Amino acid sequence: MSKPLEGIKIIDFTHVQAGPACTQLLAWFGADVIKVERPGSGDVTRTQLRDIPDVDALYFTMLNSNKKSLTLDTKKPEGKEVLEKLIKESDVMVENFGPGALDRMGFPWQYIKELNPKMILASVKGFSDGHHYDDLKVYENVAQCAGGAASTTGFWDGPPTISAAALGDSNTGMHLAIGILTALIGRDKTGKGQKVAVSMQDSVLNLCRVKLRDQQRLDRLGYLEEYPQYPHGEFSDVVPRGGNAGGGGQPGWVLKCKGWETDPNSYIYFTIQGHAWAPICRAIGKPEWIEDANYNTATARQPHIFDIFKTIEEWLADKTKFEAVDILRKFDIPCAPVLTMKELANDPSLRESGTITEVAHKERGSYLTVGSPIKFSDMKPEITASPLLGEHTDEVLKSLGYSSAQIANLHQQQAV
Ligand code: CAO
Repeated sequence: MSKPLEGIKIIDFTHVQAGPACTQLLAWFGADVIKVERPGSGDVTRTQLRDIPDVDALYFTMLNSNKKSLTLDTKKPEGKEVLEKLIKESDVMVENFGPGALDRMGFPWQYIKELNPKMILASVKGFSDGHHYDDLKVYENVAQCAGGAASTTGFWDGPPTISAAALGDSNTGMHLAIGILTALIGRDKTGKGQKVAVSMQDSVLNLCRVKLRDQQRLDRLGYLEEYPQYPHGEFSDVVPRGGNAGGGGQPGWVLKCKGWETDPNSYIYFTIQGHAWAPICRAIGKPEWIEDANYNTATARQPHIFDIFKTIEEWLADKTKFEAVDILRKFDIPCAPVLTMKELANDPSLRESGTITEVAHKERGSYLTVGSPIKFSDMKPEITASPLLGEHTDEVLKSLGYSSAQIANLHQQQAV
C-alpha cells in the first residue's frame, strides 16, 4: 500500500522525546526518516531507564519506530560533509537541540537555506525565539510549569502538579508535525522551503487555552461557577486548581466504585451533562430529583454538587467501575472507568485498532508500543522496530554516492 508521505526525505536530528515523537509520526505515514546520531552513544534515550542490559531502552524504541539510524560526528569535517550532502537532497530537517547548538555546529538556518532553498528546517525549543527565557534548556515538566498547565492542575490545597501526559514533549512534537506538513504544502505552491519553529511553552499554553478563558472570566466576574471553590470557597485573582472538576459547561468528578479501599484505580469519571439530568436521576434511583426545584437546573445543583456526587457514590458502592459504566452508558451519560496502563495494554479494542501494537525488535524480542492514534480509511500505518545504533549508516552513505572504500575510511575517521 503506498503511503502519503512516501518520497519525503527527513533528516531526523532529534533526541529525547519532543523531536522523536514528531519524526516517528511522519515515518509511520511513509516519510524516509534518517536519524542522525553521535557515533558510540546515539540518542541518550537508548540507554536511559533500561529494563534489559545492553539493549535499547523502551524509551528509545517507543519513540523511534520506522526510522533509519545513521551515525555521524557532525562536529568533525568529514561528518559535516556528509550532513551537507544529506541536506542537499532532503526535504525536511528536524532538530531539538539546546538553544544555539545547530549554529555552533556550523549549520545556522541561513547556511542550510543556501545549501538547499527548498529545505524545511523544523525546530523545537523550550521557549520561542526572542522570548526572555530563550536561552534555557527545557524538559517536559519545565514546559508544563512555564505553559500554565502546572498552576492549574491538582488540588487547591496542594502544590502545582505535573500531568503524566507528555504535554511538553510529545504534544510539542505533534504541533511541529502539523507545521512541517503545512510548510510542505506551502512549498508545493511557492517552490521555497522555510523554517518552522515550535516552542514547548507555546504548545502547552495552546492546550491550556480554556484556562486563559477562565482567567479573563475571573478578571471580569471575580468567581468561576464551574470550579469547586464556587459558591462556598474563595477565589484569588488567578485561575485556581480545580481538582477533578469538569472545567467546561458540565460538572464532573472522579467517583469511588466498589473496591476503591484496596484498588487505587477503582473509580469512574462521571459527568453531569445538563440535558442528561433526568436520565441520571433514573439511573441512580432518584427519580424524585427530576422535578425538584433544588436539583432541576444547573444553577440549582451547583451549591450542593458534592452532595449529589456523594449520593452517586453510594449508588456506585456495590458496582465495579466496569459494571457502573455498563449501566450508565444505557442512559447516555458521558462517563468512563479510570483505566490503568495494564488494563490499556490488554484492551482488546485498542489491540484491534492498532492503537496498542506489538513490535518485533532484533535484540529485545517483542515489545508493546502506542501505534498511530490517527486512523485513515485507506491506510493502516504499520509500526516497525526502531533501528539499532548506526544500523543504516552504510546504506545511507551508499545512497549519497560514497564507495565502499570511502565508507570504510569514514568509519575510521568517525571512530570515537
Ligand atoms: N555529532 C556531534 N555532536 C552532536 C551530534 C552529533 N551527531 N548530535 C548532537 N551533538 C551535539 C550538539 O552539537 C550539542 O553540542 P554543543 O552543546 O557543544 O553545541 C550537543 O551535542 C547537544 O546539546 P543539547 O544542549 O541539545 O543537549 P543536552 O543534553 O545538554 O540538553 C535538552 C538536552 C533536551 C535539554 C536540550 O537539547 C533542549 O533544551 N532541547 C530543546 C528543547 C527540547 O526539545 N526539550 C525536550 C526534550 S524531551 O524531554
